[in-house]
Amino acid sequence: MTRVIHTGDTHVGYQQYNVPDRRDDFLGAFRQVVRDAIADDADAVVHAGDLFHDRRPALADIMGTLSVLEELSEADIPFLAVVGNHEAKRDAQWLDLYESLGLATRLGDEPTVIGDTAFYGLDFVPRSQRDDLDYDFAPHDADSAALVTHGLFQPFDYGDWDAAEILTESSVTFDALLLGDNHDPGKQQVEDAWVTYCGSTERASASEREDRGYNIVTFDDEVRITRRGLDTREFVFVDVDLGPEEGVERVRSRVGQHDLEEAVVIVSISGDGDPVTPASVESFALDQGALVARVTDHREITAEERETEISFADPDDAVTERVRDLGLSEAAHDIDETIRASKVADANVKDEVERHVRELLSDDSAALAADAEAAASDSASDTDATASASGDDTDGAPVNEADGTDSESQASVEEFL
Ligand SMILES: [Mn+2]
Repeated sequence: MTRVIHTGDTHVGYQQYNVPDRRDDFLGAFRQVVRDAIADDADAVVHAGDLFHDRRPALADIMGTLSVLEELSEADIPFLAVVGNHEAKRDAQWLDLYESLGLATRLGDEPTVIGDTAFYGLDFVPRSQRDDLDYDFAPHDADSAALVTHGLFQPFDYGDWDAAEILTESSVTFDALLLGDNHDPGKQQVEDAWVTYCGSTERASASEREDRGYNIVTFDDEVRITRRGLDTREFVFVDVDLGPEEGVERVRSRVGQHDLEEAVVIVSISGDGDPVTPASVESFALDQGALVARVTDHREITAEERETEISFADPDDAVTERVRDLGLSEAAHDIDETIRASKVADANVKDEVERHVRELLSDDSAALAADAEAAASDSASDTDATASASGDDTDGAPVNEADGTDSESQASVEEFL
């Protein structure tokens, strides 16, 4: 029997809301997972990517992570990991640094056997490069096998990479896929294997409302997956649906019903009523001891936009839907994914798009490359403009504004390609 903790999407170094306490929270959650593993005497901690929020973590984040890994190492518990999309560097990875210090094992196509289970790894692979994957893994003679990887997989929501395909095409029969990238935990049975997301360990976005935690995965005659919660930063979600003639007093009274001490307070206003200045609600929450307060007034939109919003829980989904309707080429979709979706950290977007465009160009004939080179000098400025526009989108710009911006940048990207 082998019993491991499956965690991921730790996002160390993320200074959410620009508050230093939040940066500490992300590292603190990682420390909790590791201390649980030690207290439980787990056979290993398996990390499914996005240990760091950014490919350029600060020295404090690198050192903090080092100290957590040292605790684990002193308890003789291996740390097995893959590289996620947020932290991926071009050549050597942060994980290689920890591996060189004897604090981590970077999983790959050779088995790492813990107890009677063989663990393999596949780092995040951009969509444009997935067709080249052969899923060729070295054989093992353990009783069970698991693949640890990072990406958005079908059959889970937003999946763009098919878990069934990996399971059928791999040279090794896996009993489980231990996944990272989707911050919502979940498990499903696919092709006689368990496919599971562990979820993030701190809320990396206000859309992550459910309690955070990690998986405990036991490999025996069968695979068993259970969850354990983490004691994370308190988030207070207040959804206020205002009636006619209701206003800021009503919002404040609803917010005031909660214990806000040291909490992140997320207020969402809908319905009718009087105008509400977000700052007046935010300062009220801060006076009540909140660490951070954010107010979104969903009434500041026209009826037409409201129609769009009603059909999507998240504005990002609405944009994704519209982009799909544009009927872009696969290459344009890949670039759009890089620029707009949250899969690549904002700081990495420009590099990633440049790399991608270079790749596309190297695939084409020299003549086309020459044409494109001229266009590329134009597109360099487009890339900047689009990247900063996408930053605004993720901060919650109204749906139609986001869509308009993206349509424009899409048009220029498509023209170029
Ligand atoms: Mn992540």
